[in-house]
Amino acid sequence: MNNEEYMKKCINLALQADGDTSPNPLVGCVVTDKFGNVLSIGYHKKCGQNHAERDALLKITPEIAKGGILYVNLEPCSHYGKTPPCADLIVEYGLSKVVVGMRDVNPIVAGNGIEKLKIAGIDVEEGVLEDECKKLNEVFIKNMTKKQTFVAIKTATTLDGKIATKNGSSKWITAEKARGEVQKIRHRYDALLTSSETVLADNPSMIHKCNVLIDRTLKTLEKDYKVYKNKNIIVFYDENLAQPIKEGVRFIKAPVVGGKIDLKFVFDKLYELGVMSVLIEAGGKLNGSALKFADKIYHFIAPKILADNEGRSCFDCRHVEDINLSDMFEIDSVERFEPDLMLTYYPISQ
Ligand code: AOF
Ligand code: ZN
Repeated sequence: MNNEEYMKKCINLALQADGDTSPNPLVGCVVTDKFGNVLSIGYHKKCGQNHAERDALLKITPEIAKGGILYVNLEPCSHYGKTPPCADLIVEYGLSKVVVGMRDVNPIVAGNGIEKLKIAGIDVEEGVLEDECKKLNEVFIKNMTKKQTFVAIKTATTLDGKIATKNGSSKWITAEKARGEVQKIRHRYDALLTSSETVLADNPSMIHKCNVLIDRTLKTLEKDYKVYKNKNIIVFYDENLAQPIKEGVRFIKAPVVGGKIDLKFVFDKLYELGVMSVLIEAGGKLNGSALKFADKIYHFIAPKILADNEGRSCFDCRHVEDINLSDMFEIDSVERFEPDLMLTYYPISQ
């Protein structure tokens, strides 16, 4: 196996905890002897628990590890956090080489871990599968570098970009396999976010770690919608209304701009509350307004055509006269969930 293959193994190990480590990164680690025989593997399972390097090293002794190579997708840490520095443990274990996927963007580490290893005489190779490693930790990178929550949108449309008919008929556009994938995607995000329109139209259960609702006029309080059966629910509403009371629900006053709740305020507030990533599942209006904040879009496409101009579109918030004024994206992947497709795309910063 070569460096890239060991790094791929680290990424796959890290992914075993996908959705469970927030606010921490996804990290996997492989330790080999100098001939490339795997001695131990590990990964970071949950915030507060051992880092990947410690998880792997504590399964073997320094005698076994001595002279070996450690592969890890993120630079080993140099700080005393919830656990002591991994760089120190690597030095103690007498490894001869460390292969790193990407430098840590956490300012308290940022190169210090690599420096510690080099000072101890360990050979460090950086940047192996760096792009994949950065993609793996796109949420962590946004959180650390921008101090903002990572915003993703999931939508499911017909081939002609419709999410429902004019009267709101939308069940179901995609088939079972695509809907199974949606469950997996949801698990990766700290919170799900939707609008009062979607609650009123579809009454989704939204069973998740944290559920966020944008309901400017508090229309969803008029009936017993399923979303309110959840434990952790946050509702953003017009700051000019009186504070409602409903057991187990957190109501947050938000400014209204142009008749809509200010999404910048919502995302900033969510970050403040420790929500590191949010997946928006809503209609065209909220999706459209959220587009300028979106870091990533998951777009399922069913092989169907509605062919009705009045059908509802997946992004719908403005009138544009010139095609050159379209927002631009880069398609990252195309996957099949038969009979449907899933495109994953990222905005191109302009
Ligand atoms: C992880 N897991 O495997 C590695 C991390 O809160 P602490 O003390 O666990 O420290 C978290 C920081 O440690 C994190 O922001 C990142 O900079 C660094 N590396 N973190 O959770 C790991 N290697
Ligand atoms: Zn560490």
